[in-house]
Amino acid sequence: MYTQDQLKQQVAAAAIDFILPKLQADTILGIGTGSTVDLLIDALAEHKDKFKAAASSSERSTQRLQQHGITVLDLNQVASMDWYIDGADEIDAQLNMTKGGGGALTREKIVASVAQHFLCIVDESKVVAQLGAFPLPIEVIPMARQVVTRRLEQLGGQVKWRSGFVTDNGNDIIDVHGLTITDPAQLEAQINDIPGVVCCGLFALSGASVALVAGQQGVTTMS
Ligand code: ABF
Repeated sequence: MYTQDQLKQQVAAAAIDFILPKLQADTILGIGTGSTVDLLIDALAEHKDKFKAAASSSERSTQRLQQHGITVLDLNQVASMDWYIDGADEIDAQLNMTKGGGGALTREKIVASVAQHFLCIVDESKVVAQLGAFPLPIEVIPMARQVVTRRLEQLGGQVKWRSGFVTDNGNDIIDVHGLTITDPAQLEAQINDIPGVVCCGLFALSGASVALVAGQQGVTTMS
């Protein structure tokens, strides 16, 4: 029986196998955030001469990439990328995701938006029939925390402020429990529209292109 950490290691290795044939001297890779991505970054280090640079979704990943000698570009220097690779907190069969457990959702969504394709890397515990058991993270402007909270309560959620946590962008995170997410793209659009919301942790309007899922029987692909 593999542990969750071993499965994360396996999916990180599978992501390397997936991406290696696609790397070229001028490739810029979009890199997400989280413990699975940390393992990916470590595995990527030995291939750093096969691509040009990375665009990163957090200070945490930037630091780790740079420690391995991988160049990290400011996103303003990057016009396009083929692939963005990141983990998720939940993913469904349509490749809609909930992200933001680590609080990096806004930069993740921005960097992902520059890439043509999103490769999601997860262990099998993240695959769900319907999103919503994992509390939905939302980054908010601090002064709007209460007004956004009231709007989300009207949508049926119970809202908890991630007290003491400040995002890389200087904002707050609230986690919404108990939402019934039957139409993730519609809910994402609805939450995006609330003044004060910086970013909604649903990635459904633009979901993953491919997911690699590590389970006890090996790594499978969803697309
Ligand atoms: C990021 O890292 C997030 O959007 C998500 O919250 C998390 C996945 O976590 P881990 O890889 O640590 O399980 O991708």
